[in-house]
Amino acid sequence: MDARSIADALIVAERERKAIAPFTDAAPGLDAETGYRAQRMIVEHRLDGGERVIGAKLGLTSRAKQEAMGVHQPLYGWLTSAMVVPHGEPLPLDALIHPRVEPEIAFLIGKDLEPPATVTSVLEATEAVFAAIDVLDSRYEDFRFRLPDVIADNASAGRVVLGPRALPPSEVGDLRLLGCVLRAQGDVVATAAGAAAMGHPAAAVAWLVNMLAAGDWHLKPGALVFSGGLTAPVPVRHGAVICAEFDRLGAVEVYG
Ligand code: OOG
Ligand code: MG
Repeated sequence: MDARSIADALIVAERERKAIAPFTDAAPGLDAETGYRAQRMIVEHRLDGGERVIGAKLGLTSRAKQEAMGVHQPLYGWLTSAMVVPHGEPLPLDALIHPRVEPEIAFLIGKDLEPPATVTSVLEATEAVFAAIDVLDSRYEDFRFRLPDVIADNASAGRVVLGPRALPPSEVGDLRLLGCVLRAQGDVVATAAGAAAMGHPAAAVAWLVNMLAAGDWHLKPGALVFSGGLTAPVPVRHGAVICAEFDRLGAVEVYG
């Protein structure tokens, strides 16, 4: 199974809003490297359509996410300009297959980050952090996939929403202890702290920088990085109101 045919099938699935079976069903030997090649082709297809890369996202950086998805290794994908939903606007549910949302801490990178990156170097290079919501939309039926499948599908990237408050990390305090309460229709559905993401959300960003070191796409100053879902994801239906409230960073909401 080659990267080109995987990429093409995922591009069609997204365009037609029709989920497909994961490729590893028929090709259990598919590897992560082929997944990343397919991912790159999908992102290049978006760039050919006029979008820009605005940053990257980490996936499966928390135990809650790994257990929810049954995949126990982290991965990354790319964020593009068309994925951004301004805070307060409803999600474009008609353009998505079966969206789910999860609370994340997003980093705005202000300086070049050289590998090997560390928590310290990431914090030093970070201009601001935000409360954020990642809107996932797997192109696979029932969000059922193995690692190479979800890598190819650009880490289920759908849309992203940034909260209204940007703070330098020094004003937030210890990101590991940053509390988060996730509500759906007002009810608390999950709680977490920043340490859920690889022990420290900046460690997740460092992991990404070090993974990218071998390739030719790097994070540039101005890049946004979503450090990974802190809780299990929550489905969004028409009329849903989902709010992720963070200590210090405030609340970010999405509307179905
Ligand atoms: C894969 C994408 C993972 C995260 O933060 O864990 C991700 C998925 O759960 O569909 O964005
Ligand atoms: Mg996520």
